[in-house]
Amino acid sequence: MKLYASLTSPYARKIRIMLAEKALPFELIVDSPWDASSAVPANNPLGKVPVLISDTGEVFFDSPVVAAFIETLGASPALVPQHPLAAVRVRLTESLADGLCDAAITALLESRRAPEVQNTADIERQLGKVARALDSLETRLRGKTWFNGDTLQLGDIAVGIALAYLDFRYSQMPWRDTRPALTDFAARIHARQSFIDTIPPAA
Ligand SMILES: N[C@@H](CCC(=O)N[C@@H](CS)C(=O)NCC(=O)O)C(=O)O
Repeated sequence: MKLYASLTSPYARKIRIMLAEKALPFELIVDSPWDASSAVPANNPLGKVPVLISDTGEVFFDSPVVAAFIETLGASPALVPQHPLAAVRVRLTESLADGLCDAAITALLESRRAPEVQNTADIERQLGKVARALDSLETRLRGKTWFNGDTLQLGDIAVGIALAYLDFRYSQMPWRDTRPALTDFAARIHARQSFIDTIPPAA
């Protein structure tokens, strides 16, 4: 298996952590889709990472799809439950975490534009999504160890990465102040070897 990824992409990190938790071997191809010489658009018409190429040469992109493909390989531990409704609930947690990243990235890219062309209203709107997603995650987790079920699952990995992304790109954001369950969760999940081994390089 080959995985095209940038080292700072939270979506690619989700897949790298999944593969690490399952101890599945793969070749990591570090490639930034922002570079003109990137090989990513040739494999994913949308020009985004992660892109996974299976051992039979089949190409998968969009991290939830890549994650679904990895689950079909049957490697332990299962990170999505067999039961269809339980699986949808894990996917919902993943979707909320991925959406948090989508909004955080959109706001970051907008804030990097020249001040005179920045859409500050949209930055605020995107950061509102981030805050609401954090509040929802805090409520969903309260009183539990994991978001869904009794063991680590894909939703937990996705949330762990989303929180790490905020610490990476929004280090001044005091998201922990009002969210004790997420604070404790982040401390626990960020201590896993799979998270430590995929910490992005300094920006
Ligand atoms: N929904 C996609 C999002 C992937 C994504 O936006 N990746 C970013 C890196 S964090 C990217 O490749 N951006 C390049 C671009 O938008 O041109 C997924 O989950 O894989």
